[in-house]
Amino acid sequence: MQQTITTFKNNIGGTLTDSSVRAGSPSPYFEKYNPADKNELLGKFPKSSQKDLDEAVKEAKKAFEIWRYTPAPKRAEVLYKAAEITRDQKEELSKILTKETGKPIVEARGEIQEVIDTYLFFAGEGRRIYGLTGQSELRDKSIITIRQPIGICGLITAWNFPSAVPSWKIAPALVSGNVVILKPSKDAPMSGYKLVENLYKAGLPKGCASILFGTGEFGDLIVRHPDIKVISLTGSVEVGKQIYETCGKMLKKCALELGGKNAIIALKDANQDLLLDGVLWGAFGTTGQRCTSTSRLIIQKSDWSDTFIEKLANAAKKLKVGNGLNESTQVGPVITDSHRNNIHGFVERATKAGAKLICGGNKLTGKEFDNGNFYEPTIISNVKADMELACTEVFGPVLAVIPVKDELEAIKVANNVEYGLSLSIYTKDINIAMKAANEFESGIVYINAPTIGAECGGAAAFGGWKNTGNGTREGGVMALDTYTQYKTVYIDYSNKLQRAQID
Ligand code: UN1
Repeated sequence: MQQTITTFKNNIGGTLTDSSVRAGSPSPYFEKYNPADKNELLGKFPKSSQKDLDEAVKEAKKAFEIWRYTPAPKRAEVLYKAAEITRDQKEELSKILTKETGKPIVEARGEIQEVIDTYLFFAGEGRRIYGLTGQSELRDKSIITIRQPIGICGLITAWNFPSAVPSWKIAPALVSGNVVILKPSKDAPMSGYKLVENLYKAGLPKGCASILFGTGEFGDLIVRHPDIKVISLTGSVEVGKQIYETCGKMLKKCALELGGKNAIIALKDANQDLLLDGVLWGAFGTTGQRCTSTSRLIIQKSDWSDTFIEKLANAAKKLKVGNGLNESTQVGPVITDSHRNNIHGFVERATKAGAKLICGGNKLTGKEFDNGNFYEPTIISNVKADMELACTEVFGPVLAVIPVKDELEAIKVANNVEYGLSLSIYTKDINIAMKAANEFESGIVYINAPTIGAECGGAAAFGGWKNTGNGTREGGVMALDTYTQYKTVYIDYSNKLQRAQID
């Protein structure tokens, strides 16, 4: 049967626009397939050009002059409405999300809920966006520091959370009076398309948001555009470093959310049932493709640690791998075949280096698996703290088990990586838990819960230490720091000549 192929257009400021065909380019489109079924072509998307970007910037500039003067509570009304529309479309949007990322439908619903929560949270901020009032050294003088928008924000996002992560950037940017240009990952372009479409349905004025499709090359054009004043990236450390360098040269504000090598520490007094559930969900939820995924289990050697690994392996083998659209699927495919090859490479090198494969370690084949990028949930034990698998981000369903003798060694090993996103400890001892929370070199800490599941649609700041980012935060009021600039206003009502100091 012939498939009808949808050819997507860029949405430039609320108008669907054909990409200008680049001279000499063999194909002005890229194709996106369902990772669970490579026979299903989800759509063709334009490879945008400088000309397309210039067009979006032109529209954004015009819109900024109106949007920045729209009162923030009015701007917030668009987000309230967008939350409502998203809620009404929750099932449809979740299905799109599952089709383009492969994630199980229950997780997709959770991600769409996060979009709703994020919109609601930042809509609430529309009535705050607080500044500071300070005390002057002089009589009859006031000092107020206010936040003002910056301008056009370039948002470059990853494929693993193609709805929630763009919403983390769009909502604080818009509510504080900026305008946005979004470039979603080429591996998950559809969710962002719906996000922007729904913002316009919610009443966003023309020009305030655009979505332009493209590959990394196009992302670079966004970063280099002199009229785009803020860049917010969710992506890899490698890309983050390049972007930071360019932004540095241009003195451009830049927010980076990069990789992770997150760990759960399991101490010998841990509640084993909670731990089992937490490790399974943390390591294999979203097929291990979260920047927060648990990729290390640092386990204190005890009289139950070996049997626990066996139990964990048995539970991992029972996880239902398959097409995420089936309600019973627990683990979906990985995003692309080449990503699956990378994951497999990590497993092969770890076992060659002397670590022990406990379960998984194979690409899944046969029946429905032949058409998708499926990989077995994999556990590798006896991993030494300095091995590649203990230090490097895999971004797949692979858990490295690192045995340690006590909590001090556990904390040291947990911190022994270049990343610092999410660390967790399972213990009943409040003193040790608090000591770990204090010592962990990470932006997020969990006690008796896995490393995933941050509530970015709430008041919680999200972001990492070390090579996970550059100190900026998404989620919570801290996100406003990326999208606002401070202005300090002095008001002297003394009507007298007065000086702060005699020089
Ligand atoms: C990501 O993988 O980029 O904390 C974000 C979590 C999710 C967000 C993950 N709420 O696991």
